[in-house]
Amino acid sequence: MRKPVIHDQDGHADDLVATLLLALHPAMDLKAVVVNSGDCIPQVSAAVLAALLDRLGQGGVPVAWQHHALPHPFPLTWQRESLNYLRAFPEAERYYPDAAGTRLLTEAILSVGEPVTLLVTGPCTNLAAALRAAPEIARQLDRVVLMAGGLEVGGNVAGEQDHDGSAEWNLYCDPPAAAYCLQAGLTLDFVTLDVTNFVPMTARFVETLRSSGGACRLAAELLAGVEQQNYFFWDTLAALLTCEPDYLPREHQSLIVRTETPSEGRLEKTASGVPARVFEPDNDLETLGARVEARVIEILSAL
Ligand SMILES: [Ca+2]
Repeated sequence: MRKPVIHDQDGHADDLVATLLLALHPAMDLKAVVVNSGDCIPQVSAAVLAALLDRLGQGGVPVAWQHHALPHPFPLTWQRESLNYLRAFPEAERYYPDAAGTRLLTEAILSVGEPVTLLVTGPCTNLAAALRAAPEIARQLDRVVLMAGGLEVGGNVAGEQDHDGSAEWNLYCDPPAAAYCLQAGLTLDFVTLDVTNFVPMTARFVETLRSSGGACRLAAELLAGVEQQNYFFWDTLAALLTCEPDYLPREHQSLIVRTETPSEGRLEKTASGVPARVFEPDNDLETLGARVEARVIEILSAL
């Protein structure tokens, strides 16, 4: 029996590869994907994603996009990298999805008829909007996996005005939405920078993808050039841990998201926080990156 899963994401290369992984994992049944404002131009990334799903034979999976005004938008140059994916997959112009991402998220959760797993690999804004519009969705979500935050290792926001750098981008871009989702009574699994920092996206990995079968070549096209950036398996690792929660150990923590200057969006352990589980690196740190690479290639090859 495959597990129903929905992906709420923000359209960067890593988000799109994460969706490919959810679509191809043998244990999962992908029900819907929403592409939101964040690290992309949502309508462009959503069109690319719809075209990719069609290539996988999963053109029936509904895709929608949603624009949200974010308190701290991602840099425009990062958002515009969506246009690179459109150049790699020009047929995507024909797959323009609806601007109805919040509605798709709520309708998809409620229509499955059994508890659903949700993976969020962008800002929490769309999930917060869906929870406000239809609070009953919380009861239908058996597990929400968030790629968000950094605890011991700190954040990855740098050079932003009035900010101390302690936040991770997905939480920094909309701290109130993240804080709202934390208080919504969900079963939360965090994939933080504390674990993703051990899994860099290397040029060697992208080359291996390019020469591998199935959907690996599609992933290589999406990831072309990221090895020149400081890029990691953020969303792709979160997708793997959504499908295979025992792949890495989890610790129970009590967490809050800070919403005040200069630490807006910082994820923090505190006794008065919300119970959540946080993935941890395992004991074999030296090989973690290589093992994740091999497992991702194995899943993407199974087309
Ligand atoms: Ca993302």
